[in-house]
Amino acid sequence: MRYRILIFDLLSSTNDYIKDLAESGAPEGTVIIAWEQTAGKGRLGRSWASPRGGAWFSVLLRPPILPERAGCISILIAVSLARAIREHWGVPVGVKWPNDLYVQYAKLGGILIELSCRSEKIAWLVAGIGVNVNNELPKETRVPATSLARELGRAVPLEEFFDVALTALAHDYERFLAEGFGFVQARWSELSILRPGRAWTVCQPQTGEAHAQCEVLGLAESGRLIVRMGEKIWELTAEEVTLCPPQPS
Ligand code: BT5
Repeated sequence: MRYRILIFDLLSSTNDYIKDLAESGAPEGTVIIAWEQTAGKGRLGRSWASPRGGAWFSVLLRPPILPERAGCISILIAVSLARAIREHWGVPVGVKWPNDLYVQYAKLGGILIELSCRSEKIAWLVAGIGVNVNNELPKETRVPATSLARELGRAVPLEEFFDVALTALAHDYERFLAEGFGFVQARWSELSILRPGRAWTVCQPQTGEAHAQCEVLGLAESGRLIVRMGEKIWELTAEEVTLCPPQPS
């Protein structure tokens, strides 16, 4: 994949900007970076704090996969970034299904996928990626936040961050197109913070209300999460549930 990178000082949201480009036919590999966002978006209408110093960017993809498998791309990106950050900076980043990067129980970054379909195919898919690098962290978040600089005890040049991240993403996206999702599933099992063999709380995504305990069994080919709840095996989609860390006993 060849990148075409456009850098802006200030945007409302890199996802909103790139969606217009996607509609007007911009090629796969278009990347929008903003040093600061005034209306950064999370999932489900949540907001994403995007002050200067962080990596806020969106990548335009046109994957030849069915729309119901779009969740695979979010997982592919999370796994790819976690691995690249581990290898390059030695920070023990894990992934939390479906779209989060964590260090221990603190959130380092997140991914917001938006897509448009035509004739049951994906016309465009925008992967919005936010990683706390050198920026000041927001105070009131659902889970504690961390940054790469905080973990390393020093600032990281953003150019270096983008070089590492975009190189890993291109490599893994091409491998996914050539080979399928198997290598991502294998890496996900190593990097997932939702370890099997312990209880996780299934929460309603909008309210955070807890409504069941589950055990995580693995990741399906569709990108759904396979869990055991009581005696039954379920496949969860990110729209339906969020998994919360175990409640302190
Ligand atoms: C996400 O949402 O984790 C996806 C974030 C994607 C942001 C990127 S930045 C570039 C692109 N352009 C955009 O406009 N968005 C994308 P979600 O899982 O819904 O998490 C949002 C929640 O995380 C918020 O409700 C806060 O509690 C918390 N939060 C907000 N800003 C944060 C930050 N900088 N670091 C850690 N947590 C944060």
